[in-house]
This record gives sequence, structure tokens and C-alpha cells, in this order.
Amino acid sequence: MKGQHYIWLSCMFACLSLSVAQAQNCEALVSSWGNSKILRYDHPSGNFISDMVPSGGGGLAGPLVMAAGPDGHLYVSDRFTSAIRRYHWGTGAFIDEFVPAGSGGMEIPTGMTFGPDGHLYVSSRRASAILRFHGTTGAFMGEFVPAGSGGLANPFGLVFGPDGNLYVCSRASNSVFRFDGATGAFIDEFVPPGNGGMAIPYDLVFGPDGNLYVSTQLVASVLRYDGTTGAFIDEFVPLGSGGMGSAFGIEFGPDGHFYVAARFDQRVLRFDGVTGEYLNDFIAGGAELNDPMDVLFRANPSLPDINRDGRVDDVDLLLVLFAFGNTGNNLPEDVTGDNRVDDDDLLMVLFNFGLGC
Ligand SMILES: [Ca+2]
Ligand SMILES: [Ca+2]
Ligand SMILES: [Ca+2]
Repeated sequence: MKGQHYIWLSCMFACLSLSVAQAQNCEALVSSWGNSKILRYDHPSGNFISDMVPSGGGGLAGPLVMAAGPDGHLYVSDRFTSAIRRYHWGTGAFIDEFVPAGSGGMEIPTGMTFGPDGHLYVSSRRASAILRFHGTTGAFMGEFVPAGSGGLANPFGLVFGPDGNLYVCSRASNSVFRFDGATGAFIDEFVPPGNGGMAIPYDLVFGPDGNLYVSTQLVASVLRYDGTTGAFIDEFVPLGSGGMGSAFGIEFGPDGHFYVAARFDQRVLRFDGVTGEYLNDFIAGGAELNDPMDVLFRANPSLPDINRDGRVDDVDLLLVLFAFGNTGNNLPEDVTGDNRVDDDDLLMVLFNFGLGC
């Protein structure tokens, strides 16, 4: 019996090693606005893998922002239908309209993020409000930031900062607003209008250095501001660096480098994450790419990265242990898909430990 067990384990290990060797560990998703697709690319090579969501899949019409949800699936904000669509993380299959078109008065969802409370926060461009939706049901919970609060005008990218507050690009005022992360109350214009040459801010992200990076649509540059005071530091990526002529979605990659979705250049550019120096084109065109708007890095979906942070590690192991013995459909901890969290799932995490981005 013991020998049989050993043979079974060896076989399982060999099979798993084989599948891991064949699969790439890390990839990037790109929202492709012009053909309404979500595309998969290998990271760091930038090689195209496949369409995750085919053109118009699930009614997609103008994908803008992507996010991984608390349930482990992919959420996409949709420009032309003003809906938030949900897709299966592994297969890309359409699940549902998580937030139905126009719910809560949502009109043009130009920014989207899950908050520390697990709920979904959406910039509603035309309404100049930040709407909150329940993170599990998608139900409208109210205007977290009321229309025009503090002077907010055409909100775009939004992110919760290291201080727990909400930072929002305000397109029509050329500034970044800060709102209380718990109440939504207006705090200040963290970056005042036009500071550092800001003109039509699109997306923003806090970097590993704690500073705030903002892409600007009019100048096609990336500006850097002190993450605590909001003071202008420098033009992190100037217009024309690497031939860049447009700057939309921005993100720090798992390699610490800085990525810009350059919509009108039909490229995703890679810059040194510390110096801002141009390194190369992560994605250089291709027939499948049409107006890249946003980039989302993730572990290969075949890996048991249960919390979707891009890596299989002790957090994922703990999640399986805490859910051990649970049964049911679509449990995030049920890696093997047999509707049960048990030793098979634990082994999957152990065998893939350390893999990912
Ligand atoms: Ca971003
Ligand atoms: Ca993980
Ligand atoms: Ca299982």
C-alpha cells in the first residue's frame, strides 16, 4: 500500500512538473479598446498568447479598466454600455453583467478599483461622481463621492493610497482629488490644477517608492508627485521617450519596471521603474492589438494563485488550510475544481510554491 502511494505521488509530481514546465508563469492582460478584446501576453517576453475575451465577448464594447475581484474573477469596465462585466479568470468565459448598464446612474465608467472593504468603486465620468457597488452582489450602494464634490469634474483613474484615502484623476480640472477612504468626504486637491504641467490626467498609481505617478493624456507624459505632500517631483517619463506619443493606463510590473499603455502608438512601453529611462517595447503592435488602454499583470491562471496577487506563496497555502473541508461550486480555494477543498488542492499549492510573477 505504501509503495502504491509513493508511485502515485511520484506520478502526480511528474505530471505537475511537466505542466509547469510547459506553462509560462506570468502574464499580462491588455484591454484592447478598438476591437473590444482582452488579450493575454507572456511576461516578461511580451509574446502574444491568446484572446482571453474575444471581440465583443459577453457584449463587451470599448473595454477600459480591468481588475481582479474578491471572487478571483476578472472585472472589466465597459465604455459604450456603461456596465461592469465579469469574466472567468481561467477560461475568459463571460459570467455576467456584474453591474448592469447604467446602475446607480453610472455613465461612462472611466475608473474602477476594489476598495479595502471589498466593494467596487467606479468613476462615473459624465456624472462626475464616484459610485460604490457591493463587492459580492454588484448592488448599487450609493454615491460614495457625490457629484462634483469639492469640484470633481470628469473623474478618470482612481486608487486607494497607502494612507487609505481615495485618489482620483479629475480630467476637466487637471488635478488629483483626495477623498476620505472611509466616508468619501472631500479632503483636498492633492495635486492642484495644472501643477507640474498636468493636462488631462488619465490614470494614476502609487509606486514602490511611495510616490504618485500620473499619466496625462494631453501631454502624453507621466508625472511624479510626492506621495505624502503632493508636491511635484519630476516628469518621470517625458513626451517622446521611447517614441511615446500617448499615455493611458499605467502600472508597475512584477519586475519593478514601469509600463505604459500607449493607446495611439499601438504599443505597451517598458521603462526603468526607478529612473524612468526607456527600456523597450513590452508589446510592439500586432494585428490583435487595437488601442491598448489598460494592463493587468497576473500569474498564469493554471497556477493556484488563490488571492490573485501574482504569486503562489504561503498566503495561498493558508487560504487552502482555512477553507479545508469546505464543499461547493466555484470555491476559490478548490484548485482542482472537484467542488471540495482537500489535500489535492493543498498539494497543488505545494508543488507550485514560489511560481508566478
Ligand atoms: Ca493602472
Ligand atoms: Ca498568491
Ligand atoms: Ca479540490
